[in-house]
Amino acid sequence: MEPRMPKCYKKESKPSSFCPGCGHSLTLKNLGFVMDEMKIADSTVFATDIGCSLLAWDFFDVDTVQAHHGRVTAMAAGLKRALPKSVVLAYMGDGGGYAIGLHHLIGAARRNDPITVILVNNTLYAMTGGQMAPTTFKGENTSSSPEGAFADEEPLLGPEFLRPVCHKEAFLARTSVDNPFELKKYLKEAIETQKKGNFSFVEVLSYCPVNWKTDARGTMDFMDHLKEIYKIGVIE
Ligand SMILES: Cc1ncc(C[n+]2csc(CCOP(=O)(O)OP(=O)(O)O)c2C)c(N)n1
Ligand code: SF4
Repeated sequence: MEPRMPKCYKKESKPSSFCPGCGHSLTLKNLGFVMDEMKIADSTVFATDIGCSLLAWDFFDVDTVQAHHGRVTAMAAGLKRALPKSVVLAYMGDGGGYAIGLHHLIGAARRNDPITVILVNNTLYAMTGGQMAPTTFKGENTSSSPEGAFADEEPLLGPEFLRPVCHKEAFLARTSVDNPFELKKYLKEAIETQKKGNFSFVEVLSYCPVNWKTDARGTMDFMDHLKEIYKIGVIE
């Protein structure tokens, strides 16, 4: 049976920084299990962006760095060049990755930088109060689109968008926090891809009940709706 907590969590007990029901903690817990199972915690550099992802900065007992909003991919690519034997993980939100940081993401994908990018897609800018992001879907109510997102805008499909500029051996996938088995499987595959010298990218559909303004049932229904818009699976 899986242990209750990853071994690579910091030992001291402290209150979670995430809101109750947040998907970030589920992604991080499963990432922790993956680092344990792959025995990579000692050789990992965990890089976080600005956004709720930065609340992960003191989660793991691994070397951790933090970048300006949207810049974590560029920093991760540089770290990998300086420390080629390390496993480098870039952890960010959809606002940081797909808006201000998009050119860094495209650059790393095009160059086939051997890093693993984990992008948590909760369809909005969570930390700053739930504004629209490039992932906000048609009709979605956010704090900057109170009557629903602009009807003519399709959300950005990140892995599909990056696929054409990636090396054929790069790994790109989308999964969700409510499927820990698949989440772990894709994270492992992504890290294996990095170890073989190629770019890897996992988008994780994630809960933000605070900004979605959902109760438990509403959060599940919201996730079901997201999966109709965002195709789950490996993007070939
Ligand atoms: C250069 C820059 N622009 C804007 C901000 C303000 N800012 C802080 S967090 C954030 C939104 C983060 O949203 P996202 O990346 O989707 O992550 P989430 O909080 O949803 O996990 C923004 C715009 C900033 N810190 N730096
Ligand atoms: S605002 Fe949303 S994404 Fe941020 S910690 Fe709270 S639930 Fe999680």
